[in-house]
Amino acid sequence: MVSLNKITTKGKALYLAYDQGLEHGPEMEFNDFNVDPLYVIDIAKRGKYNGIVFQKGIAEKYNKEIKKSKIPLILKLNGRTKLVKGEPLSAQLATVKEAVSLGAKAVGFTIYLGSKYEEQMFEEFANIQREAHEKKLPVIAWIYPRGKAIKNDISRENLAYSARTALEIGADMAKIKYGGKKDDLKWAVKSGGRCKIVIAGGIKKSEKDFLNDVKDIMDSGVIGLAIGRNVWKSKDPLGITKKVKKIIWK
Ligand code: FBP
Repeated sequence: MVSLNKITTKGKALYLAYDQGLEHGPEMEFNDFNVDPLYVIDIAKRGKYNGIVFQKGIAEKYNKEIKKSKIPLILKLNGRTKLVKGEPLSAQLATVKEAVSLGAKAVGFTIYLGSKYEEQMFEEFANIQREAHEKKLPVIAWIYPRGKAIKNDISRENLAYSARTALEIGADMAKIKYGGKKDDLKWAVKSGGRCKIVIAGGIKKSEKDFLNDVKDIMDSGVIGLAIGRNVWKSKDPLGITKKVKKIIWK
């Protein structure tokens, strides 16, 4: 089994995700501050995150600052924009080799479970997983059920199916969504077996609502969260980081 030591603390984790510029677009997500990758690198550094998630371009152009921050780089190897309609496909944009040369400590890959293009994403994932494990690099699968065939992406069945799929295809960690029901998440964690589960943050909520979710999420047996918008869209990113960490490492 590939070690998760470089991207966890006492078996738990908090990652800062920042690939929403590609996934959702600057107009929807950014302001004058968080549009700048340096602003987010600084949050990761001062908040002592277990990893920061970037696409290749940011990882290359801000590599000096990322390395200086000492925060482990998690390189996202595929992505898409929100502009394309129809069945979702996340295209491979970077390789494991590039991740290694950028100093990444783990790689991330999205699979839209149930999409017409599931097979393509599975094939690409299989190659990436093989190569990453040869290089002792952990693989995090963002597993989001999505597409015409999916009626409810956060149903009990689909969350457990996501976690189980991640285990069976060889992911070391699965990033899934939280459907708001603790019991469903517990079942998903159980279904994931030895594949560790982290939860995505989702759209920006009030701090109170978000922290309540984090409590329920952590009660369900996941190892942590990989969040973006609820941190770097916050008026007090380091304050909320501190509160989330207190719940994770209580
Ligand atoms: P957030 O905490 O901001 O939701 O980020 C988590 C994440 O998985 C990002 O890595 C990714 O860009 C985004 O959510 C994808 O969201 P979706 O595809 O559901 O719009």
